[in-house]
Amino acid sequence: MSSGNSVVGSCTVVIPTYNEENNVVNMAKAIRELYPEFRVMFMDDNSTDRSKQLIDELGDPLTRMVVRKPEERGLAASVFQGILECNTDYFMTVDCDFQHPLSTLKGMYEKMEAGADLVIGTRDDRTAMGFKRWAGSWCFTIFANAFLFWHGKPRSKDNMSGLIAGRTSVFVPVIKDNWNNLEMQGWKVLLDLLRWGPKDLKIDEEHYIFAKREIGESHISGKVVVSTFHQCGAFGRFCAKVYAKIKGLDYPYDQ
Ligand SMILES: Nc1nc2c(ncn2[C@@H]2O[C@H](COP(=O)(O)OP(=O)(O)OP(=O)(O)O)[C@@H](O)[C@H]2O)c(=O)[nH]1
Ligand SMILES: [Mg+2]
Repeated sequence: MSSGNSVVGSCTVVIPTYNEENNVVNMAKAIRELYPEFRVMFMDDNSTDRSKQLIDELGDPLTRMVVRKPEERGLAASVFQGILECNTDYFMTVDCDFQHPLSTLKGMYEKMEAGADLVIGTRDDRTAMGFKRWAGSWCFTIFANAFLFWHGKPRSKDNMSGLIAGRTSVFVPVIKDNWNNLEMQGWKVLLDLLRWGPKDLKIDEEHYIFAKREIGESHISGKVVVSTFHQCGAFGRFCAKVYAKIKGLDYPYDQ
């Protein structure tokens, strides 16, 4: 690690985006200022706003926006693609709305350098989500940990976290070998990496406080609940169907 906030090494920050024109430039500049050598890959699902144009105009050689095929749309799908294509020793996944404090990446990087395969950004305080989502997030954390335990896989205090760092050489084969098992339309990339990754992963955690989205629109909806249940085995799929029925949502999987 070099002095100050500057980090050397080979790391790509993978950022899923959809219509984040109010955040992408600030995000790219903030990462560049704190981490001059990190690559940034926005994985964009054909935003209808000016996101792509703004990133192109920025002209930062280490920052690019990948515009994905419309038929492959999905937040998790975009992150998995970013991991496969990043070509650096490590990847980190971060949301584009500053809910994940960028200062956390420094500690995550150091833990990767110290030998971790996976560093999980673990939320000490999720109250910024509001009570309903906070309670839902905790219930899902417990449900998903029971599922991981059942499969003899490593668990995490925050298996719903979207802030993670991983060793690319460990997770590229996991993604390739389990392509058809991954929840491409889902949001919980970490849960799939824990479920399909090796049992003996070296996992560390970096604590942070989840912030409120200040700018731009939230994309969360009941579909996230359906897809997260769907990731958790036969009982999870049953719960996903029941939830979709109660809420009158589409159940986008084969019956
Ligand atoms: N590639 C891609 N990215 C998406 C999609 N939907 C949301 N995102 C991005 O995924 C990240 C998380 O989405 P958010 O809307 O912030 O979801 P959230 O953090 O659970 O919800 P809030 O707390 O309300 O912000 C953001 O960077 C979004 O731009 C999608 O369909 N495809
Ligand atoms: Mg958000």
